[in-house]
Amino acid sequence: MKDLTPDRSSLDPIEIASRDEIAALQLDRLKWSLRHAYDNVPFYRTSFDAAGVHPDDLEDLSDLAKFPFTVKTDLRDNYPFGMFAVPQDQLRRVHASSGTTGQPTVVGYTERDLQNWGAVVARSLRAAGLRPGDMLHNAYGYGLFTGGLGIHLGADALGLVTVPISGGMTPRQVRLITDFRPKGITVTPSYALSILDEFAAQGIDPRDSALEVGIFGAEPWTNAMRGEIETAFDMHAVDIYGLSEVMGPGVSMECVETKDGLHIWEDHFFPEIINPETGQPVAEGERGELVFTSLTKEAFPIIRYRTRDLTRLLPGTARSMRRMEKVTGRSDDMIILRGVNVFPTQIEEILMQMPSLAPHFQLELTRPDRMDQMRILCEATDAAVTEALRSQAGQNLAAAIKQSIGISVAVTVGEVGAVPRSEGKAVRILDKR
Ligand code: DLL
Repeated sequence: MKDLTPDRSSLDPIEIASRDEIAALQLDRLKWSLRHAYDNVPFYRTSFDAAGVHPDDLEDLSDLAKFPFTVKTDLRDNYPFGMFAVPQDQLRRVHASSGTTGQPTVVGYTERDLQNWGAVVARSLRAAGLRPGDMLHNAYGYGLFTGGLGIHLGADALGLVTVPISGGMTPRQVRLITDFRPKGITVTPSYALSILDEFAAQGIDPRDSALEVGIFGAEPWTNAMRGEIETAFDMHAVDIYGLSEVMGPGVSMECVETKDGLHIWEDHFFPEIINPETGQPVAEGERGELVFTSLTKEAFPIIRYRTRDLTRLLPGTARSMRRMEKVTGRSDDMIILRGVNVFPTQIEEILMQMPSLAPHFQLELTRPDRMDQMRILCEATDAAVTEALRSQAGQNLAAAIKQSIGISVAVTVGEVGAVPRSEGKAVRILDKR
């Protein structure tokens, strides 16, 4: 793999500024953001008043902990535009999150918001090793989802040549990667695996593509998966994180030269980690739920938003801005199986160590006789494999899970293609309880 470390002179000065400079900028911006939310969004005025706090109470960054949280249902209750802080004629764009459960969450952007979003995504793409003039195959979905258009905005800002292919039509994905020879690809890790399968189906070696870096996010993925993808494509695989409520992709990004967690673009997004049960901030470096406050957003300021994503904060390395550890899962995706907490990423990690099993999987939850049960649906790597060998591989997987997580699960190893493929975010859990 090529060394893609960006030139230090190409970075935004704030990326490598001193902590004092960053904190001073954050404090100024945080004061503005709290005031802007309080003055322009009735929801925030009511919630601050109810908690007995006022934007003037913030004198120091740590004072933020006095302010109330915002949760997903607050956004739903104010559907569609109740959380917006500017009139419609100042908006330039709206996006919405999928809304698999209930109403979609609608978010909005002013002209300046789009500029800032483009700037942080450009910064992220540069951190991945892309430079002006490079070609980017953007296979995140275009539309209301922030992935496709968000990456596109940053690619424009950085001066890349974007192939706006969006998700789906996998044979065509392979064709354009082969014919256009892009240097980078942006896609969900699960869809990257489908593209990988399609390379095999067409008899093309992905290592012969020109891809040097893949930028994966929008769903959890493990370092084991990173290894698999890096080897298969002979390219770097880096992690990009974000959520619509806070902006979209580009809230934090892993640097290609270190791959040691994601630097949060702290000049725009202020992170906290709280204990999800008590709501109290945890000690530095401890794991918990990630909470974000926007520092510059005009159309949709968001104050202490509980992401439900679990991670911890770490000091800066390749950049001065703090890192968040790879997100291992969302609290909503945590399965409690007979008292043991399990995340789909833990299953992924173990599955990836089994050469006879493909990295595609789903977890089916049922409750026969009021006892929770989990069945892992996965598939063989090799189409020629017999049923006996598949069943043996399933038993091996169950044994490895029992040993490392301590739970008993059933495993069904289907034929190649048995697990439904995603074209965007993978559906990992089928809850039939
Ligand atoms: O998924 C934004 C995005 C698009 C990020 C493209 C990266 C690349 P939402 O649809 O609102 O936005 O979903 C946000 O997805 O709260 C996490 O649970 C999960 N997620 C996003 N990035 C990662 C990641 C986009 N790198 C939700 N690792 C978030 C793990 C991620 N989970």
